[in-house]
Amino acid sequence: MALARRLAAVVGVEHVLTDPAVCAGFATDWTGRYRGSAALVVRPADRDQVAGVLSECQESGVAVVPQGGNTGLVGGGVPHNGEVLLNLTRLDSLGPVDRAARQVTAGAGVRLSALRAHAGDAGLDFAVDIAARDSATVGGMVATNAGGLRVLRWGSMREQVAGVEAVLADGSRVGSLAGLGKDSTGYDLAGGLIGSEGTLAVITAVRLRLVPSVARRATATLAFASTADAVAAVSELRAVPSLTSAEVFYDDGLRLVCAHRDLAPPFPTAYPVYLLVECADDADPTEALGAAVADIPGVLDTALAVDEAARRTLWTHREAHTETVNSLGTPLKLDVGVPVAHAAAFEREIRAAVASGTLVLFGHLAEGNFHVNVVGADDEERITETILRAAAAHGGTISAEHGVGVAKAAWLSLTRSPAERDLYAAIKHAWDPRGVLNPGVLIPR
Ligand code: 2HG
Ligand code: ZN
Repeated sequence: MALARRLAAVVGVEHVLTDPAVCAGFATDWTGRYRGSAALVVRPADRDQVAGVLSECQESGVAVVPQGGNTGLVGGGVPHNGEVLLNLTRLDSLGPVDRAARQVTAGAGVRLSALRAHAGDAGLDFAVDIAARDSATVGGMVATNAGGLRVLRWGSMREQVAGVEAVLADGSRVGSLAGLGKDSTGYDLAGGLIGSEGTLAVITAVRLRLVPSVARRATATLAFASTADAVAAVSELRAVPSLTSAEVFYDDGLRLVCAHRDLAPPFPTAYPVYLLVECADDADPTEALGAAVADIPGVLDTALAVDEAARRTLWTHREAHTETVNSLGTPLKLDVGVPVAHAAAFEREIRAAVASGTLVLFGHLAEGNFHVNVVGADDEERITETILRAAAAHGGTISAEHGVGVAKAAWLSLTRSPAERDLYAAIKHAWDPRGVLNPGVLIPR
């Protein structure tokens, strides 16, 4: 293949993979729902090589799908129609921690866990944490505006980005990693790439803000009779300044997780709703959390982690939901969000919408963000439409933190007006006039 030879001249022949069996691994997403095909996989080592790859592809008229750790859940990082798969995991350099600015520069392919360990060596931390931390890369996390487990305290990826460096489809370089604390010179080009899902440019490095590392944690799972009671508890708990996480899950999901992971549940008795809460501070926050919990009327039971092993178990009850669901079959996944005051009503509507299959529901309650997982449904289209329409009717979102990908592209009109969708198309055309970057993602073909 002529393109393979030209790309080999850019990245080295060993970093152009053409074996169909090898390519198939890169062309399948983590859930197994999206199984596409790649013309080839190319693995550049740096920004110049990314630029060389992109200009060769644009010249050949071949579309390119950028990919990080391949942990995406909306089919936005796998090729669907024989595109070139641009794998960015070799761009994994981490700069020194800039203590004065409290920032660090990371290549797009740096894994979240490596970033957090690097920041930790300097007594700092990276604010965003997600269950896929050992595989997810920072480039993909910026490209999808990932959220995760600590948004209520520090915000999503958008709040952490101080600069982005990227390459356009024609190979031109844009962006800055200076990490300026102030810069009011017009359009925020870097900001435009956050959440752009590889459709505008290929992110090659990011400048990220860091937060102080907080050594002491208090973690507890609280039991409730209803989602409404758990929401009321979140609003009380927000008064505790060290509150970092408030994660919701339900008894049917917990039973499946405990069976899958061979774990004991947090309580000898089953309760309908669980809220995993964590506070983190320099001084032990256990007393502050305990005092707040004691004042919340809806709490039916409390399991407080007494040591790190117990804390890990409480977190596994929540974090192992995704792998447990996958062990049951290929799930339908919806990542929906509503204003938190609507969360209890929305939860009822979600349950009513799922008439077939096994529903496993969990999420980030402080943001009204539910992960709807359904395995074995015979009416996935109807479930999708009903739940996404319900989210929109509550003034919510059809994608809270996973992105739009190909999975939700057809539903964009539920939460973006015709004028907004025209702007999306115009922005796409301005950045990528020949439409070679991630076709079909975010903006329907
Ligand atoms: C989580 O919060 C992730 O654990 C994955 O966003 C959600 O598997 C899912 O649906
Ligand atoms: Zn999540």
